[in-house]
Amino acid sequence: MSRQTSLTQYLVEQQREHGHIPQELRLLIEVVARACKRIAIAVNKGALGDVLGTAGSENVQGEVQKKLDIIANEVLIEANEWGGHLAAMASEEMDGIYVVPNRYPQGEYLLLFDPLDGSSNIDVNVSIGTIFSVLRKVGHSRGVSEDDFLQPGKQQAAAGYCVYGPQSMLVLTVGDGVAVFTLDRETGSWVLTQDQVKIPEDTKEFAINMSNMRHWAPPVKRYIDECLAGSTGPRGKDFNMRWVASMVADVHRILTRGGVFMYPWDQREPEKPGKLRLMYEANPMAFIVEQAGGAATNGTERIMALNPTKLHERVAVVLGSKNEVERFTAYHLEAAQK
Ligand code: P6P
Repeated sequence: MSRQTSLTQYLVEQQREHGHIPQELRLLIEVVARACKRIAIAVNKGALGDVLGTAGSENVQGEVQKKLDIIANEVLIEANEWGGHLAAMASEEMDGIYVVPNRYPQGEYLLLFDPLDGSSNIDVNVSIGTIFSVLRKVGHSRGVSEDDFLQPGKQQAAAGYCVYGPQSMLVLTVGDGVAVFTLDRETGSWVLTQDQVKIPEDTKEFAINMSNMRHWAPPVKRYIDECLAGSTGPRGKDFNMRWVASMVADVHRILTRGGVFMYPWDQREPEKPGKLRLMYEANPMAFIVEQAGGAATNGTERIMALNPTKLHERVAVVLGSKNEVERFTAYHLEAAQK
């Protein structure tokens, strides 16, 4: 049997060779990975585990919460609150931050997560996932507040996601490339199955919800029209389209074979810059994509350079194959100059 590298061994070797992963951060990542294993088990139970359907409540976004949204959130809170590595947590499913209770030691890290992204897909058995982002608490005051979380994505110490699909896979970056681990259900271990992932700079595959076409801004329409024109149009090549409506699944496909993912601003809710959340969706995914040689902007600016003003703020997102993101962004910048 070929020698397998576990998540623990990978993290220890990263620390030994690159010094990227202080002890506390290593503990944090291992605890989150263990929590994702528990979420994977709950997700895989489906109708057998009384985990499907809605919970009869709404989250801070005004979205109906699925039972699994709440289960996943609770698993991540319970797994992380006692370890002494965190000062506080923030979640798509919670209005305010969750400060580590006084009965536990507080650490220097802040953990943000979308506990179960794409939950509209749960009941139809389509891949969903957990997205997480790690920041350092700046300053050494004992207290922690929402303001401590409001840091640009380039400050992230680590980011990752777990996709619960045909395989459960954990994708992680600590700023030294992107590693992929597959859950070995027989041993319960996360096993390294890919390292130093690279997203091809060009692609023939785009991901966007086409039903919103009539609401898009002109640069988006221009970009998509050119893709649809295919080999007969200005791009000179045919494109394929995918849309899973689960960001984790779409991003994982792009990480695996290239592509460009777009959730742009549109006229349906013009006061909102986009649908996706900056702090615990766009930033962690942007970190991973950039570490894999891709790019991520909001149409005009690098996602990871944006300075957040609110914990749950939304953002427009285009990410993936570098040359396509640059083209999409160039169209927006051209339109802004008219
Ligand atoms: P739509 C899931 O609800 C999510 O936040 C992302 O995972 C996904 O990419 C997007 O929304 C899907 O949105 O409007 O196509 O249902």
